[in-house]
Amino acid sequence: MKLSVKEFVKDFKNQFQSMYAYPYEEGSTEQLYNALGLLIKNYVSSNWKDTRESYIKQSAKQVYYFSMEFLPGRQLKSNTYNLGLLETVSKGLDQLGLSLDELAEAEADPALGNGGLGRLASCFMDSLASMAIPGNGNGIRYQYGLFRQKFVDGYQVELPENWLRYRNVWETRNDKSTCMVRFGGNVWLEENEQGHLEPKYENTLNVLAVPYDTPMVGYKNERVNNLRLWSAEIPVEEESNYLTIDATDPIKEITEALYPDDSNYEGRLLRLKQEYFMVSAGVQSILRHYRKYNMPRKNIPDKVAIHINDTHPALVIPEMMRILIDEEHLSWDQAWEITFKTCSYTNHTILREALEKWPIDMMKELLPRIYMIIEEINNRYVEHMLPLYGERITWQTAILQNGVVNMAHLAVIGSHSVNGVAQLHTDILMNDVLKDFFEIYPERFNNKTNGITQRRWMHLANPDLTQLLDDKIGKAWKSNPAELKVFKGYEKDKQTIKELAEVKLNNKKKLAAHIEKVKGITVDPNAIFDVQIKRLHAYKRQHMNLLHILHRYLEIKQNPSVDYVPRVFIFGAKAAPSYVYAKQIIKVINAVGDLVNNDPDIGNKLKVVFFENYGVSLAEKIIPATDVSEQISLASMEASGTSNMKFMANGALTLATLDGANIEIRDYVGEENMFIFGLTSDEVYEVRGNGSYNARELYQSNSTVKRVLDALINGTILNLEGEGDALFDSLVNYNDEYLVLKDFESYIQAHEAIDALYKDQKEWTRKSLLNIASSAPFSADYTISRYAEDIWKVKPCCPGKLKVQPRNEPMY
Ligand code: 26V
Repeated sequence: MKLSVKEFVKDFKNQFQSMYAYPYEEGSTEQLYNALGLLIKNYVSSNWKDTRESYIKQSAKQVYYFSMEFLPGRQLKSNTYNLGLLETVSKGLDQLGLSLDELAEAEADPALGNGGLGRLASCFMDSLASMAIPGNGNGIRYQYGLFRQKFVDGYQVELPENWLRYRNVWETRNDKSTCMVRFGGNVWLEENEQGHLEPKYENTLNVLAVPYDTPMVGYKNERVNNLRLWSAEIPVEEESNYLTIDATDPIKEITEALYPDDSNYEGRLLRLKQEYFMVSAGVQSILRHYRKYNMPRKNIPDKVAIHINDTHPALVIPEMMRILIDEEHLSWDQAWEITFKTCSYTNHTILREALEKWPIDMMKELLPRIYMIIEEINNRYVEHMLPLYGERITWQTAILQNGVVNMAHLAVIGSHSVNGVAQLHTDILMNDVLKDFFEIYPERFNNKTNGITQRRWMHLANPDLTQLLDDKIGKAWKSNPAELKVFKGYEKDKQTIKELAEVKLNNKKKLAAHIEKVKGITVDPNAIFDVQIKRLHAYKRQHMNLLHILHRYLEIKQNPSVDYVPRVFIFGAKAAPSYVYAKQIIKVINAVGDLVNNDPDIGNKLKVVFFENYGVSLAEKIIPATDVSEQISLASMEASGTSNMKFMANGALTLATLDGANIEIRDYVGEENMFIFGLTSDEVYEVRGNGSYNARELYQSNSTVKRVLDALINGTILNLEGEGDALFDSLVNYNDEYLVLKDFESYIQAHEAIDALYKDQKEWTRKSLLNIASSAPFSADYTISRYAEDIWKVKPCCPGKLKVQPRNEPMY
């Protein structure tokens, strides 16, 4: 968009005055932010309208990405940047004595997701718009985001996250597009005059779904897509039935809060309500929009692609069947053909305890008509498969099993495409988790390795690196990430290496200042910044990181002259409130932090910083300042990981097991430019399969392991209330489910290799450069191109030339 600094300044002053009726000089930071945000949204609005209209005019096929979670991060700078106005706005605010960065910090960071799954959805939204692909997000407008985490005495405490308290400038409430969603009651089928069986309902709970739309701004391409988040309200015509405030609770609670558990499936009624609420409103709104195309129903799959992000929105399948059969009067076979051609599904976890299975009784009571349809899908599936595949495979893949509805099975049976999120993960789906389905439907399975948007994670989060890249290789990489590989040519250029080292040091100084400010811990920017930021889960093995810190601590205590490079271990992690073991790990990390940070014998050699309330905004500060990226899950457990890609793009060296996308990182950057340790996925399967692993034996026979584990229980760590014993028990007495002890020695060795390399700063920085230069394949733009071509069959719809270049072939 074209706009002069002068015009912007004028617009901004007017905007502020029209909102607050006094001059901007008297405004608070929040008010100034609100005015700026609304002004930027005004600038976006004509493109938003034009994009929508042009999709309809061209009858473009559209994607609808259904996700219970989105983690967009703050939007002021990214929207301004994608509009091409960052410099103009920044200069204009300077003239007014204001700072864009300061105003940007006033924005609430919407925590409408747990972790990787939600952040991926938002990276995809950014890429869809930037690739000019007609794409929409569909989710829930939770009134409370993921809990705000605080530490009290080293323990995690959860506080409510009221992100909507001071308005959300990006959203538009769209009362014209509300839908009605029905729950419970009785339902039966009656023949109507035309001879159709029609469902009749009584005593249902009717909930009004109100959409709030947020613009998803494409990168300098005048395209603006839509993220639609639904909020539950009482239908106006039924208001008089709700005589007391309490009576409205069953409705209001539906979109009140995000479930904070990303590790354990719990069959909670309210969660099922949320899922159906989002799905039903979303599908109704899509089919309503489709009518604008004036085409027969059988063409729906030519114009609509619905993506099911993990099983959480899998009820799309029976909901679409319901509407097509009950409301549009199609036959079962016609409806099924349309539904299954329209839907596609991504699996994001192999953790069995996270796979959704709803009790049949619950589903029947809450969603009687939907349950009837699921039962029919299941019956037809079983009838069809029995003669072809026999009893075992048929019953093991059925949707209804032992009193539950298996949502992964529903998703696979009702979708034309099933994908994993990294090659290893897809292989595991095909060979293990969904093996029987792979036998039945091999053509449905495909891999789509995750990606990240470089716009947020490089251009905006790391302006100094971006400037360096612009200076060295030109600006083409910004719209064509493949160009990053040109940077490889600079690996031997001393000047570039020096400048790259300065960029990193500068970022580390900024992070050090932030650490001082929020944690009161002084860290040396010349130390190695070693970072593990992700949800806390035993399989991600934050406790292995902890054991290594303890190991170093004990080494230094025993031998003060031991040659360790000073290290700052940085953590950020929320634990699910009900996940006791994860919370115990947090407590022990904090206690070990207190121990090492305050021990004069340790000095700068070791510091531990555990940030509170880890989220997108904090990640943007930490990642550009990281030297070592810890990706240490037990091989086979982490579906992909995406922070691993962000770290790499920002020049961190990866310390990793061969898990998830770490394997592909290795393939692109080369094993010699990262630190790999631990069992491979095949070895993990073998060790677990043959039952040979004996953690107690390892503890007793390995003196390094023994010393560290004993420190958990012998009083070395102060202020514990049994948390050290809990860790010890799980590792020794319960045979160490995630093979921490088995990988521990090779983990320590990898850390020693890190020290050795870091002493050679030039060599370290050369490897860092190669990581940046090899990170392009993890652009979400490429990932989205592959989804668009292989799964959704959608094409860019752009007025001019595409700014961002699609790339589909493997690179390098
Ligand atoms: C799971 C559950 C289970 C029960 C109900 C609530 C709930 C909410 C969220 C989840 C998400 C688990 C799946 C997930 O986040 N997977 C992560 O997806 C990333 C993006 O593909 C991937 O990079 C991570 O490796 C994977 O753990």
